[in-house]
Amino acid sequence: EDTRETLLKKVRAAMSEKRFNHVLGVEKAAIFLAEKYGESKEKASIAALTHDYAKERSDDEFKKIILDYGYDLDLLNWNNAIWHGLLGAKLVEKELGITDESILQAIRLHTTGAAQMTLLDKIIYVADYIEPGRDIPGVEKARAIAQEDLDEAVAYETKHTLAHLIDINAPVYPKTIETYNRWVAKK
Ligand code: DGI
Ligand code: FE
Ligand code: FE
Ligand code: FE
Repeated sequence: EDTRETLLKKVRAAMSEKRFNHVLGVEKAAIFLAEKYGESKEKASIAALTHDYAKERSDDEFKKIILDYGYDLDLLNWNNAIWHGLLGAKLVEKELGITDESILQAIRLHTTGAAQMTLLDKIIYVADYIEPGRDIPGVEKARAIAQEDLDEAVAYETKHTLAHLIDINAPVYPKTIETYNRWVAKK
């Protein structure tokens, strides 16, 4: 396993300065949430630092990964928004040597969430949304909720992300709907 400094260098080399600053903000938020809710701060740090590692890869590289590793071919119908976490985890494993399955899963789920999420999954999902550099409408409210109840923060983020996707007529990935049904919808 890489030390934080080695990991930082590799992550910084993989992305723009702006995105690297986002990643550092996610790490800060994730460590705060780990401390608050009782997760390993080291795992939170590593997952946060690597969650967007693959975000600047080309569409062609992701398509090749889908074919080479035998992922569901339906993934070919999606785009970087869905690929960079789900398939990015594979690149984090291969290129950065991170093998901890709980960290890889948090990376995979960080964009869409899931019906079943571990504490670490929730921390990375929420930290990505509330990190100090984020300037989305409602982010202050999301930050306040995250201080009180992590599951409520997952619900708030999921609802607002889905509402935004619908507002711009974006296709909604099925897993995003599953997350909504589990964490937002009243049964
Ligand atoms: O990578 P980040 O910008 O830090 O954040 P992210 O990985 O949470 O989200 C990346 C993008 O994915 C963001 O523009 C929202 C979008 N997104 C989230 N869920 C879905 C989605 N896009 C589509 N098309 N469908 C989804 O279900
Ligand atoms: Fe992302
Ligand atoms: Fe996110
Ligand atoms: Fe991110």
